[in-house]
Amino acid sequence: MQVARAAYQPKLPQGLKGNVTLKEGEPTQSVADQEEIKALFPNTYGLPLVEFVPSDKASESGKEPMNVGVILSGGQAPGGHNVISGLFDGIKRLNPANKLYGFLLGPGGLVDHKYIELTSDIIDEYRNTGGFDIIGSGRTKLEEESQFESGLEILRELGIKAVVIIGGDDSNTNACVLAEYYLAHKTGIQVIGCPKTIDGDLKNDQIETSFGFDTACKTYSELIGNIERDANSAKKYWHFIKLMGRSASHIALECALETQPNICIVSEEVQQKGETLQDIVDNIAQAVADRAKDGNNFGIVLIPEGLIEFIPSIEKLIAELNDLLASKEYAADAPADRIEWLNGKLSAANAEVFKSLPRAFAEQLTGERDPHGNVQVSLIETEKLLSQMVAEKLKQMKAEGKYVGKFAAQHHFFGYEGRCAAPSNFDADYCYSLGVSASELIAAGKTGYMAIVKNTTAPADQWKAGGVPITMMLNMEKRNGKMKPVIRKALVELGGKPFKEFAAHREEWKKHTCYVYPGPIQYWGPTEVCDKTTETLRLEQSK
Ligand code: FBP
Repeated sequence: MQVARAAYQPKLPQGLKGNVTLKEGEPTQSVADQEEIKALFPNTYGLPLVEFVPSDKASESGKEPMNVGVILSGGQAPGGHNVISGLFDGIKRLNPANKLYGFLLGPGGLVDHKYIELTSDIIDEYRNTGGFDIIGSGRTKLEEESQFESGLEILRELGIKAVVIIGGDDSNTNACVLAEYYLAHKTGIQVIGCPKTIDGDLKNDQIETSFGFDTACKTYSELIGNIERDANSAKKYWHFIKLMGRSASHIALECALETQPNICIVSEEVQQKGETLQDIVDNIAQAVADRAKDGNNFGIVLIPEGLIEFIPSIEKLIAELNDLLASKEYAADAPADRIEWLNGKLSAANAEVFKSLPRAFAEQLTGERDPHGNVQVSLIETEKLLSQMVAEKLKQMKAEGKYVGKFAAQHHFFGYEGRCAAPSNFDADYCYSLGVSASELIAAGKTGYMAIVKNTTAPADQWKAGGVPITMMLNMEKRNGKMKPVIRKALVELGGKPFKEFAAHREEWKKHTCYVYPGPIQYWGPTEVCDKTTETLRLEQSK
C-alpha cells in the first residue's frame, strides 16, 4: 500500500499542465467593510482574480533561479504533504536550480530561524502521505512587526523570494498582513496562502472547499459506519459521537449525510432556534423513548465539537468567562479554586447557568484558551455531558410512565483520528494542484494571493486553477475586544442544499434504522468510488 501509494501521480487540471499562461480578471473588492480594508491594505487591495490556462508558448516569467519558503500552520489536514510536493515539482519545473526551504513547526520556525532545505529525497518520502510531519506545524500567530522583521532576516539570508503559508482562515489572514507589510516595505518578498482545514469553514465564492475536509469526513464516516453496524448487531448501546470541526458543524453534517445516523445536532440550527441545553437533551431523550417503543434500545447521535458555543445561554456565559479569565483582577488574585472565584464574579443570569453545569464540565469550559483566544472546544466533553443529562431525563420519564426501555451509552470523540489520514484521491489531487498553482503565482510575481482550484466536482483535468486576492475575502470582526480584518468563517447555511437534504430525511433516520456503512477510503477501482467528492461539495456545486 505504502509503495503503491508513493507511486501515485496526482491528477492536474489542464491549465497547470505544460506551458501555462495567466488570465487576469477585473479588480476585486473585499466582501464587506471595503473602506476599512482598503485603508489597512493599500498595496494589496483590489487586485484581480487570476486563472491559469494552457498556452502554446513557454512563459518567460519565473525562469530566473529562485528560492521559496513554505510553512504549515495550525491543525493538521490530510494532503499538506501534497501541497508541498506540488510546490516543489512546480518550482523545479520552472528552473531545476530553484530551492525549497521548509520552516519548522509552523510560523514560529520563520520567526526563530528554524528551517531545513527540502530536497527531492525528502519530498519523495512524503508524496501522497497524511500528516504534517515533513516539517511539523504550529499555532504561533504572525502579527507583530518584530516577527515580520525577524522573518525578513532569515528570508534574506536564504535568498528566499516567496513564502507559502498553508493554513486556515486565521493563518491566511496573517499571510495577507505579512504580504502587505513586505510590499509596503519594498522587500521584494511575496507571500502566498493555501486553504487548509479539516473544519471545512474556509470556503466562499472562490474557495469551493478547504483541503483535508474530504479525507477527514470520509475517515470519520468509515468509523461511524462501523459503530452503526456494531450498534445494530448488539442492539444495546446508544453511541454519543463528538466530531471535530471547531465552531462550524460542516464535519458533523457531512458525516450525517454519509452515514444516516439517528440524530445529528447542527450547532447553527441550535443557535437559530435559540435552543437551551435542556431542549437538546429533551429531544434526544424523546428519540430514545420512541425507538425503545419499537424495541430498539440503540442508536447513534452525532455532536459537533463546537455545539456548546452555539447554545445562546452558554455563549453568553463563555463571553463573560473570557473577560473574567483575561482580567487583571483574575491574574492578581490567582485563585486556588477558579470555579469558586468565577461563581462569585459572574452576573446573576450567567452564574445560574454556570452552577447548573457538572463540575468537570465547568472545569473544561474555563480551561486555557488557544493563541487566537478561542475556547479549546476539542477539550470539552460535550458527548458525556449530553448522555449524562439524557440518562437523567429518561429516569424522570420512566417514573412518569413515558419511557419503557434500557439506556446504556458509549462515548467517542473523532478528531485526531482523521487529521493525518492518508489523503483520499480527491485531497491528493486537489492539494498537489494547489501546490503547483502556488508555484505559478510566485512565478507570475503575485503576492497577497491564495492559491485556488475550482470546478472540483468535474474530473480533475477540467479543474480551474488560479489565485484569489486574500483582501477580497476579508471583513472586519471583533477579536479580543478590538475590530480586526479577518477572513469570514463559513458556518453551515440552514438555507443551503446540504442542510436541506439532511432536514428532509432526519425524521425517518431518527425513528428507523437507516444506517449507511461507507467503509474505508478507496484508492484503486471505479472512479465513481475512488474520486467521489464529499456530499457537501456535490450538493453545494449542483445546479
Ligand atoms: P485549524 O483551524 O487550525 O485547521 O484546526 C483544526 C482543528 O482540528 C479543529 O477542528 C480543532 O478544534 C482544533 O484544530 C484542535 O486543535 P489542537 O490541534 O491544537 O488540539
